[in-house]
Amino acid sequence: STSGGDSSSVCSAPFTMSKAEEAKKLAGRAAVENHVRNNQVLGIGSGSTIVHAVQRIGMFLDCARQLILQYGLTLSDLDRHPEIDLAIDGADEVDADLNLIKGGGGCLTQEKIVAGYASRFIVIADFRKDSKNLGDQWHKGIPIEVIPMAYVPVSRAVSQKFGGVVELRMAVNKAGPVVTDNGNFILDWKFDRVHKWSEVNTAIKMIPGVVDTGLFINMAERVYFGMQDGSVNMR
Ligand code: ABF
Repeated sequence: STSGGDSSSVCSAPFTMSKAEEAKKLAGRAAVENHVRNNQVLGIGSGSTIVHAVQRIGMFLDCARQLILQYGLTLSDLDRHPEIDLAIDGADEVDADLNLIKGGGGCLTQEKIVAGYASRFIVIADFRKDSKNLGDQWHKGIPIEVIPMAYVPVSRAVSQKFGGVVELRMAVNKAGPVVTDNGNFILDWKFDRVHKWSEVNTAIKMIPGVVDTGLFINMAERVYFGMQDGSVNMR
């Protein structure tokens, strides 16, 4: 364990960080420095960008070096802390209106629950996620978590109503579908045009069998983008 100070030297890997990785770090650190205070209940998402935020939180608390528990943070749940002061998470894409696509890693429903019960929701991302319109940068579609028995009719309903192509997300080894932490499947909807995302999100959520979508509309208060030149852009 470390006695505090800059633990990045303890944790840093013996190779030069890529521009994207540097940018993730810049964004994560800026968000923590600007928003995290003592005695807050924090919601922490998933992905590779959030790792940098958690590392910065650990340094901020001056305590340790690995994620959450090892950093001296107390791991809790919504039963004990149904109100979250601040949620920080990454994203797959952010548009000009702060609409997000999330769920490339498959955790969209739990991430939306955490963000939804947080008083403030801050997003951190590298420059590659910055987009004018959803779909400009992220080409893997909008994830939709579905109850497994309904994945075929949900797929048909989404493509019939909104066009595009819907694919069942398969495990990397193709042995079967990806199963989420909630025991569900994920559909990736590859849309073919820009939509009114708020309306589409509501409509998809009304389709029987849909648990939630990776569209996060009117949820993010602020986004920090780490840039290639070492700066941080806020939106
Ligand atoms: C989570 O992690 C997901 O919602 C999103 O799909 C992904 C972003 O990962 P990374 O930070 O590695 O780009 O935020």
